Amino acid sequence: MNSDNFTPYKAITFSEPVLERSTSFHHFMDKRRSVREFSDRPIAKEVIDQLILTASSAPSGAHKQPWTFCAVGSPEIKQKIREAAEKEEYENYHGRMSDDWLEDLKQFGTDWHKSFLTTAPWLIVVFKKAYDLVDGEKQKNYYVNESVGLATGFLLAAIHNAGFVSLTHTPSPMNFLQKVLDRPANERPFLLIPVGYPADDAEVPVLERKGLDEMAVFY
Ligand code: IYR
Repeated sequence: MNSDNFTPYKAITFSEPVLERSTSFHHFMDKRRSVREFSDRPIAKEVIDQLILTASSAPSGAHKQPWTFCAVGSPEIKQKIREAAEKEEYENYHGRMSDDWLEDLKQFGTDWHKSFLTTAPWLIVVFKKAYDLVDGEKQKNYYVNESVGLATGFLLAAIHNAGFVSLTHTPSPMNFLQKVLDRPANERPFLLIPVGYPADDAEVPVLERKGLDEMAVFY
């Protein structure tokens, strides 16, 4: 490339054989689980900063980074979020979700109670930005769902790497988050992620992950 905007890519090398490194990373990531029972043990804001910076290192359409991460540590705001989420979830579990859906969820033991929203020390609310506002002008973003999904994946990996647990929570509808957090019109809630240490007696459902032959095709 012959451009002032480009700089040489510094390749990363490891002394460990690539198969060993890839296998141990797989085993590490395979230990990540969605957890619904959190401890109230605090986590320093400086640590949350690093998790969010990792998330924001994800690739995005035209490098627009079309996301905002709202990290909520305030007990009052967490309480407001819990009340609004439980109100919606009560309706979901009492008529808005199909019988098939409720049946599919049985193995996870979920219901409309969302105590993790006040127990976890932090809630990270991920917002997607369909467009940016630059000097009052709308500037379109590209591949917004793909980009924000990737950043959220990076965030979950960073949370796991720190020894914390998280839950990808999707209260529905979630537009109340825009109001409670006073976000501008170009930001839409994408996911609500409680972050913390697991409760001492936390349990997770027994589940198996698909094997390679069920989800990969080689040509
Ligand atoms: N949002 C609801 C229901 C729910 C839906 C799916 I798909 C899940 O994987 C888990 C829960 C709730 O949070 O309880």
